[in-house]
Amino acid sequence: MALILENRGVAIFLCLMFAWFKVSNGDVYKVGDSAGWTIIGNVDYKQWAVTKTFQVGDIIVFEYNPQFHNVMQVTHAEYRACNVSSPISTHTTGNDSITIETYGHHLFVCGVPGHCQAGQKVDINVLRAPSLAPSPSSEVPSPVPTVTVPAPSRSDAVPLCALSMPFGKLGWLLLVLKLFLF
Ligand SMILES: *[C@@H]1O[C@H](CO)[C@@H](O)[C@H](O)[C@H]1NC(C)=O
Ligand SMILES: *[C@@H]1O[C@H](CO)[C@@H](O)[C@H](O)[C@H]1NC(C)=O
Ligand SMILES: [Cu+2]
Repeated sequence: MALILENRGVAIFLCLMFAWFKVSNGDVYKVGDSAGWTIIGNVDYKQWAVTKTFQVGDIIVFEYNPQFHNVMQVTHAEYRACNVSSPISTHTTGNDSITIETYGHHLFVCGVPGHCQAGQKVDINVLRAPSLAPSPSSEVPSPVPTVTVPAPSRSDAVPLCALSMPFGKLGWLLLVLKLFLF
């Protein structure tokens, strides 16, 4: 009994370490890459965004001269209309790091008059991890063919970790696999 409790404690600890590692390991994306957040050079932020696979936990960095620009998160309708009369949030440091915490569209525009209309707007769309199609991170072939549970992608790592806990040896096997594969 004591051994089981101790094992469970270790499992919880490892799961927490694993979750912490995954959460703290979000990718950092600088909007516009070297151009940054600007209206100079007609940066195509739509094209910039569609070539990325954003995930929950990723960090979006807006780098710009705060004398000339800012960052406002807006709704869909406001994004389409470049309406900045009631933004969800406003950032003005010139080096704003925004952590993406939810799935779906995160819409940002520059609130300086004319800039959004000139194309200074970006749609950070975080797709829900597909349940059947393998995610890029799960393409490592499993060394144990009898384990049918798919390898966790970054976003579902924590629930799977919790799920594996009551399953004794299988749970441990999954935990060890996870720790070695990722
Ligand atoms: C801008 O958005 C606000 C709030 O979302 C709305 O009340 C207002 O009518 C909008 N203005 C325009 C010009 O669409
Ligand atoms: C923005 O902040 C990051 C760290 O938060 C730093 O590495 C980077 O140099 C900063 N960029 C500018 C232009 O200050
Ligand atoms: Cu601007």
